[in-house]
Parts: sequence; structure tokens; C-alpha cells
Amino acid sequence: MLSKTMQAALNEQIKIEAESSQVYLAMASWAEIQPGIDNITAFFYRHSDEERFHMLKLIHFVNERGGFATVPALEQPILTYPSIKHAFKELLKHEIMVSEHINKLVDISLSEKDFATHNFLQWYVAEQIEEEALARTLNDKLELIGDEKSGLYLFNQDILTVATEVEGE
Ligand code: OFO
Repeated sequence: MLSKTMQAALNEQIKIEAESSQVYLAMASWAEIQPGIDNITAFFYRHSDEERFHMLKLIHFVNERGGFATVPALEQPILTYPSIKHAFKELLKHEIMVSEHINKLVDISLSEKDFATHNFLQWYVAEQIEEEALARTLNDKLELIGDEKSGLYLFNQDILTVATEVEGE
């Protein structure tokens, strides 16, 4: 059985995952209307779906442990970006923020002596390590490219392979 504190913290995380899904969905929609970056667009759509999966996993866990997962109201995400580079910087910032929240959840699970939740959260800890690593790798590549169009062309060619390698999917 979840404590009230643990349940509230997990419900908060459900909102964060749902908002992450929205943030990346907005990036995907914006990328989709930019010419020639179809793989980058596909990456954002896929990332948005993954965040929805993270949210659903939490919802099922809370409900299975005798709590009640609440579906949250969501903020409208940023809709447009000055450049692809800006979008990926935002993605990294967002993932770092999510990791901090996961760490707080782990901390709460320990102070509540909720070892089942602690164990469940290890999946998210590992996932955040991968997602931050991927976001950093992609940002590094974009830095190398600078403002060259040919570099962006190659980045678009590469992105799905790089994502698969880093995430080990
Ligand atoms: Fe839910 O993993 Fe990214 O944010």
C-alpha cells in the first residue's frame, strides 16, 4: 500500500511524464513543417510516445499498489523554436529536470521505507541515464555541425541510428 506522501509524489511524476510527452509532441509537430528533417521529426514523435509509456507505467503502478493515479491537467508546451539546435538544447534541459525529479522520488521512497516503490523506480533511474546521454550526444553533434546545412542533412540521416545505439533499443 502506498503512503499518501508517496502517492502524491508519484502522481506529480505522472504529470511530469505527461508534460514531457507534450513537449516532445510539440517539437515533433514543429519539426514536421520544417523542410528536409523527416528523421528528426520521427525522433521527436517517438520520444513523445516513450514519455507517454513512462506515464502509463506509473499510472498502472500507483493503481496496482492500492493508490489512485490521477490524470493531470497539462500546461501548453513551447510550440516553436528558433532552430533545431534550440529544440535539442531544450530537450537536454528538460531531461535533466526530469532526472532531478526521479532522484527526489527515490529519496522519498527511502524515507518512507517503501522498498517496492524504490525497486520500481530503478527502471526510471536507468532510463534517465540513457536519455540524458542521448540528449548530450545529439547536442554535441549539433555543436560540431555549427550552422552548416550539409551538417544538418547528415544529422538528420544519422539521428535514428544514434538514438538506437545510445538507448540500446
Ligand atoms: Fe520520461 O524519460 Fe525523458 O523525460
